[in-house]
Parts: sequence; structure tokens; C-alpha cells
Amino acid sequence: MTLSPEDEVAALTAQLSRWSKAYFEEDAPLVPDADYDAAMRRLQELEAEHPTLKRSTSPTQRVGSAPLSSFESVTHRRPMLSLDNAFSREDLSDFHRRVSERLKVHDVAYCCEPKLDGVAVSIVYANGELVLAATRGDGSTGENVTANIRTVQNVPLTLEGEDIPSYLEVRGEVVIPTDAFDKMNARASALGEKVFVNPRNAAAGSLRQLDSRITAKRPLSFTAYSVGVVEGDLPDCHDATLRQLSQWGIPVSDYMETVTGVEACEAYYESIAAQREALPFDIDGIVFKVNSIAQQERLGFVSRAPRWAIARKFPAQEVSTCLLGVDFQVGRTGAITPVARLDPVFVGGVTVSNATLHNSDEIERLGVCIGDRVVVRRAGDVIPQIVSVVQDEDGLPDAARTKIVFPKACPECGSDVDRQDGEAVVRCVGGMSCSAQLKAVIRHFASRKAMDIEGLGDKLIDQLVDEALISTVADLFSLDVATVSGLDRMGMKSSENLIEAIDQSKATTLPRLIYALGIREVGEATARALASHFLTLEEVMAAPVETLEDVDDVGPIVAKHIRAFVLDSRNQEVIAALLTAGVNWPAVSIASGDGPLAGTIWVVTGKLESMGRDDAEQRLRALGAKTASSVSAKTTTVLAGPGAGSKRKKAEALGIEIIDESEWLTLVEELK
Ligand code: D41
Repeated sequence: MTLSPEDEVAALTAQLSRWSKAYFEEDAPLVPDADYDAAMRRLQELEAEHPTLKRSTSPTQRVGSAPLSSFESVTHRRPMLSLDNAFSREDLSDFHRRVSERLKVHDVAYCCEPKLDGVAVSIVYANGELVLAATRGDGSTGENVTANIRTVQNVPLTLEGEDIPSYLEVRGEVVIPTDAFDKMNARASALGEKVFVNPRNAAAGSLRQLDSRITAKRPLSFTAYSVGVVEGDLPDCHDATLRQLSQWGIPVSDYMETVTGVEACEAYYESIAAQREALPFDIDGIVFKVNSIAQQERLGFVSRAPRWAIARKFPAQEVSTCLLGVDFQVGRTGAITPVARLDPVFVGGVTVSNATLHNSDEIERLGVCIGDRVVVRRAGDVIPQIVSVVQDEDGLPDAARTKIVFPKACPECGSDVDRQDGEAVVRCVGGMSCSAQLKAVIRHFASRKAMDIEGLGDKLIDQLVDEALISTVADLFSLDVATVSGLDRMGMKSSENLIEAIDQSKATTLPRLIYALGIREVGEATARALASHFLTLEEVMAAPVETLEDVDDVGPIVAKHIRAFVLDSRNQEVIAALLTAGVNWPAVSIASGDGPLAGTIWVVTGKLESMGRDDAEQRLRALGAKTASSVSAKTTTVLAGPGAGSKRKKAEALGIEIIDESEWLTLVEELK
């Protein structure tokens, strides 16, 4: 269906008005930002192509929101500008080219800052006293939120230090750190109160409270990013200005960095992008600003955005798309997981066409049906998730929505399915007679952190199981080159390599083997704990539930799963067959508590040069240290490589020793 330009403009206008009202006035967005931005860009495009269709009331003419009547409005003495966006490397180099051409300067210095995803505000200090605070609003007029800003813990009410200007307007962003947001939402949900969609909306909603006592209870935090009207002296560079603000007690970004040229800007972008998930607050891009104020003045601004700054956006982590259908996948433990089939979308930097729906409780919670428009989130390396159903007026009529029905039998093997009391998960009872479960068990057994059999990929496992060449993990060790080379896409050389890899995997370690067995709830850490507690496989297999519970991290449920696993005669046969096939490991000698680093707890973070983080942790444990994935007051030392983000910061805040890779390597060498 193609609309005429008139109709499309009308439809986009109505949609954008509805969306922006929900976003700005109710702090409860109807659609992901990426959808909003896309609709806005489309409208701008249409208006550019057909100037007669452009109305002065168009949503494209209004950036931000008009102040709400309940707050007094404040006209900014100097408008708060907006930022142009760059969505690609090319957009950024175009920006740099425009800047350097206008300035006739080759090497331009840029100050780089993460772009905080919060609410822009202006705070005015008269003779060092906070006298006024206002939201950015539409850039010209905002809301007077002085009483609320006064409750923000890190905003100084009085400035301290030398040469404080008689009038100083500071501009910056109010956010809620992600940790605090999660806690706040968890509490709200426990009390049956409204939960916020994301930290940004929570920050906006908190600043919008007419009762500042409510705002005071919200974990708001301010970071300055520029100044407005100033009567007094400030440095002649952006970075030095922010450092000066910091001296007076005003919080600025810890991540700010000044670099020369566009290549260095791109490198900064990549390095912060890599840390994005670990940062203590949400960011949606990087802001690059020409550092010299004199150069900024020469560049000036067009309409409402400065020519000397640009925001390079990260790929959206949330977008909406259509739920086309649901498949049911059977996992290693028989768990049947609904997997959403989606109209492919670009999210978090990749194209996604599947997302997990977890289980039937989750489907119920979301209220999702096939045919719905859903919000898909992909952050970092995590599996794409469906976070909500888009509730918008143009949703589907109920007749076009199909309810998601769980299968009554295993979709792979036809066995019965079973849902245990109190569990959200439905399982196939077929065990290893279910080919889907068997394939998943073998994939896990062969995986890198388990037996690490190189070259045994999913396709090959599928064939081995489908052709009934193996029915247990132990059968892998009876395969030979002649059998394997008969399979699809397996030449002589790759068959030989595979058999060699299988053979080599026999020499393993006890923790790897325990992990490889795929006992429910026994991950790598538990497998390690079991190995160092019992020292031998026989002891693990002989341990009654109570003894298992003595092991660190093993609770009653995990103990029950381990016991059930070792008592199952089929598992006993597989283990015996593995031993007969020659699977072996060195005796476990270092019980935890021995070794030169006994009693210390380490966290490894950032990128290491000489080895992966896993290997570094393994070396630490071999020396008797414990390793943990997050920094706490109990952490003794943090080994931090380049790119270490929030963990390093937390360690600094807690005064925990931080060492770099070369110091560490020296230490390890000395301890040997
Ligand atoms: O972190 C931010 N959200 C941020 C926003 C930042 N670090 N710098 C910014 N700089 C500007 C200019 C260049 C206009 C002084 C901004 C914004 N503006 C901004 N925030 C909202 C609209 C514009």
C-alpha cells in the first residue's frame, strides 16, 4: 500500500504527535526511540521534497516539548542548542571535513564525551549560589525545576574555590545510573507501583514531580557538558572549561578526552562503544566538540545546532518489528523454549530475525500474540529479547492476532511434555531418545569451555545424530576417519583433523569433564568447586546430597540435580564408557586454600595482550586465588587491561589495588 505524499505527511504527523505526547508529557514512550527518529526523518524528507506540505505546526518544527502548565516556564537567556547526529563513520568524516574546511585548519582538536541519555537542564549560579534550574524544554523555553534540582545529591548548592563568576549558567544532563534504576524499579514493582521503561524516562518523570520530596527519593545524578550565559572569566577551551567547573564542585564526565583529528575520534568512539554495557549509566552515542572556543565562535551555528559539535549515535538497542510466528526449540535438559520469528530488523548493530520468549509465563506477562508489533532489544552480546508489545492506536484488530499455543507433545520427538509444579519451564520427557536433546548435549560436551573439540560444529553433530552414528557423548570416541569422511562436506583432510581433535580432547581436566557432562545447574564455577572439593570423579559420584551441599555455591537444588544425574544408570554407563575410551585428567592437587595467592579474590577486566581473560583467571586460580566476575568490598586485586570500564572505576572508588598486565605477569613469574 503506497500513500500519497499528503496522506503520508498527515499520517506521520498524527503518529508523531501521539508519540511525542506520550514521551514528553507522560514519560511513557509508546515506541522505541529508533522508531520515533525514523518517522521524524521520513517526515523531514517528505517536507524537503514537497515544501508545500510543510506546516509551521509540523512535529519537525518543534524539537523537545513545550513546558507543562503545572510548572512555571523559564525562557533561557541564550537558547539551548540541539545537536546534529552522525549515524556512520562517513557522517563523522563529513562533519570533520566541513569543520576543517571552514577553519582552514588541518588538525582540529576535538573534545570527546559520552552522550548521556537523560534530561538536559540548565542550572544558574549567581555569586556562587544556585538560584535557578530549568529543563531544556524546546530549547528556548523550559520548566522551572529549581526545587527538584536542589534535591539532586551531586549538584552543589554553593560553589567553592577561586574566581567564581558572578553569573554562571551550567548546562548538563540529569540521569539515573543503571544500578540505581534497577533497584528503584524492583522496589516499585514489589510495592505494586508504576515501573519505568528505562532510566531516561525515570529521570524525566522524577524531575517532573510537582512535589520535590518525591524527586529527593530518586537516585538522580547530574553531569555538566557546557556553559550558557557567563559573567566572569572562563578558559578558552571546552575541556579546560569543564575542568574549571569541576574545580568549583560541579560534576563533569570522567570519560572526557581531547584528541586531534577524525581518526582519533573514531578510535574514542570504538573504545567507549566496547565499554557501553559496563558503564554505570546509559549512553546513546558520543559527542564530539571542537575544543577551542575561538574556533567554535568562528564556526557558529545553523538554525538551532552548532556547526562545531556532532553526536555520533550508537546503533539503536531497541527497535520495533512484527512477530511473524513462534517456533519451539528443545534444549539440553529437554526444556522447550518458544523462539520468536521476527520480521528481520537492524538492532544493536546486527540484523535480528529470532528472539527468545523464554517460557509460557513470559508470553503471558507480555500479553503477546503472533501478528503483534513488538519491541526487540539487543544489548551487547546478549541474546535478543522481546521487551514489550507496542501499544499504539493502529494496533491489529484482535481477529488478526493469533494466540501462541504451547505444543502438547515434544515438537522434535513426539514424547510427552511435562511441567513441574512451580516451574515456568515445560520439558520433553524423552531424554536422550529425543534427538534434539541429544544434539544439544553433544554440542555442550564439545564446546570450548567443556571438552573443547575443535571442528565439531552444529551441522556435523546434526548429521552424526540423524544418521544414528552416535547415541551418547561417549560414542564420539569410537568414530573413525572412514565413517566421518562419508558425511556431507567432510573431505579426507577435515575428517582426519576431526578424529585427531576428538582424540586430543581426551586429555582434559576434572573441572572441564564435570562441566561437560551437562548436569543441570552445574556451570563452570560449580564444576570447579566440585573438583577442588572432592578431588576425584569417584568422590563426586559417591557423595550424598548433604555432602554435596558442603561445596561452595552448591545449594539443595543443585545438589539434588547432581545426585539425580549420577544415580541415573544411563549416565553411569556413559561415564564408564568415557573412561574406557581413555578420557583422562591430571590429579587435582590444589584444593582451594592452597597456593601463594590463597585467600585473595581477583577480578580480571578489560582486554589483555598476552592471553584471554579466561586463561588469566585460570592462572590465578592455579596459584590458589579465587576469581570473581564483579568487584565488591571483598575483592583484593583487580587486573585491568585497556578498556576496563565500570569495574575499574568501582575498584578505584573502593580503594582496591589495581594492577596492569605487565605488573601482573611479573608477579606471576615471581610466584612460580
Ligand atoms: O551527554 C549529553 N547528552 C550531551 C548533550 C553532551 N555531552 N554534550 C552536549 N552538548 C551540546 C552542545 C554542543 C549544544 C553544547 C549535549 C547537548 N548539546 C544537548 N543535549 C540535548 C540537546 C543538546
